[in-house]
Amino acid sequence: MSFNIPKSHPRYESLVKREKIIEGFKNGIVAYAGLIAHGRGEAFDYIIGERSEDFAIIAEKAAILAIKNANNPVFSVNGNVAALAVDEVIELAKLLNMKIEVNLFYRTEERVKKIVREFEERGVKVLGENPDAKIEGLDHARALCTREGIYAADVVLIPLEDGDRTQALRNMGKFVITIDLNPLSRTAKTANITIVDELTRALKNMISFSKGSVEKEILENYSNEEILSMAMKHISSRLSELATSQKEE
Ligand code: PTJ
Repeated sequence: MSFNIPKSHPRYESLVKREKIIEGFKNGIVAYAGLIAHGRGEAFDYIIGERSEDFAIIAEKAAILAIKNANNPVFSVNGNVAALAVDEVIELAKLLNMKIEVNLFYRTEERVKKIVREFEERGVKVLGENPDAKIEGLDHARALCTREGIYAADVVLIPLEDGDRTQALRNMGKFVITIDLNPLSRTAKTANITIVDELTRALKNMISFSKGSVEKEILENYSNEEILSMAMKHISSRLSELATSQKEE
């Protein structure tokens, strides 16, 4: 890492993630828009309190059950995800028998290659370099995918995703799981399961839950509307508590 962050810094974790995104950008893995997306995520995480709340834990457990029930689950990886959490992606995909596909919104062949290489350097083969299918209803390169991976998937885990593509995947009949700190985003509202948690935290939780047993009622009783409502209520009550304690000081 080019910037040496002192461990004693009160915002150490957040600064390390920011630095990974900057490095990823410099190495040609993260898109320009990935820097903006990360900043938006940071802002929501700050407001949420930078921890995994109940609404995140429930969604993470439901997601694991849905992936375990799937016939062809695929983990879709973009530039930000590769820069922040390549090792966690590999571990979770192995635990849950998922294929990994590099699938970019701002697709360039150069960036796809660089991300594929990140996995290959760790001895993991991934899909995405040779697309032979399209996400139906989308135009341009953002539609490209592989027949073996996303096109044939029944369940797709697609963190930090754009709303339009989420809708297109839903229209193809897929069960879509996303990780998105913004509970107001179109993706959050369109996915079947929205994990309102920071990507790295969410994946670490999912890795740990995958190693144990998860009560199957969590998926049976799951309502994404309820989860998003819990997240918004949390944001609202946390802000009003903070505003009150500010007045009292
Ligand atoms: O690498 P590419 O070309 O596929 O592009 C990736 C980005 C992320 C640039 C692209 O998918 C995009 O533009 O996404 P959006 O529409 O900006 O949505 C990203 C969402 O992820 C936003 O709602 C952010 O709040 C959220 N987000 C950002 N960082 C994190 C996050 N959620 C969880 N953890 C994060 N670290």
